[in-house]
Amino acid sequence: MILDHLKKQVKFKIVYHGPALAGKTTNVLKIAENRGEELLSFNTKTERTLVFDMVKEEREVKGFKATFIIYTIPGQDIYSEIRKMVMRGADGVVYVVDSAEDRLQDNKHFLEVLSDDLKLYGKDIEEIPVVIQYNKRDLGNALPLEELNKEINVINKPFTEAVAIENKGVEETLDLIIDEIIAHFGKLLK
Ligand SMILES: Nc1nc2c(ncn2[C@@H]2O[C@H](COP(=O)(O)OP(=O)(O)O)[C@@H](O)[C@H]2O)c(=O)[nH]1
Ligand SMILES: [Mg+2]
Repeated sequence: MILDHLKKQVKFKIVYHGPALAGKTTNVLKIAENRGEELLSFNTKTERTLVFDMVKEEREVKGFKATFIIYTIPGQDIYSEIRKMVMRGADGVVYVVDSAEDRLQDNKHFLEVLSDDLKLYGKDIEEIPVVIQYNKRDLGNALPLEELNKEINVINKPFTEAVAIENKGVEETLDLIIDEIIAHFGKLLK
């Protein structure tokens, strides 16, 4: 977070985290499209996220101009150093889950990766704003929401459902993480 009391501006960083192919880029792409903006991406030849994807959102919060810079991480293990770099200074995290049954173990494992990434920067997953998004609800082999949440959301964070590819649940998820961040930093913004 960067707070400028004189200019009444505050900047936050939101990172979309989660295992490879869960739909992080799709979420941020929809956020960009919904605002008529371009997604800033650095991709591999196969169009997988190499470094990060990025878009900006601006809102008025308690008299401040709040800017949220939204990043995705590359989910593939070979890019773990880049992932850690992108996580620096994260104020809030959307953890994107692929609802498919065969992805459950990856989804559970990667939450530990997120926890470790946060620890690197002295942050506790229990304390920092995190929203879990159960994406790909359209899949035939999607696990029931209740079961997924019981298996994955051991940290009891707020959660949303999405079909990011159809732009469903994308804005709701963003609104929720922004609410969580604002609540978390509310005292500083007084
Ligand atoms: N069926 C389905 N596919 C999705 C959904 N969201 C993303 N995808 C697809 O999943 C693949 C990986 O998405 P991407 O956003 O690149 O994942 P990332 O690796 O987490 O950034 C792509 O082929 C997307 O089109 C969804 O809600 N439902
Ligand atoms: Mg990606």
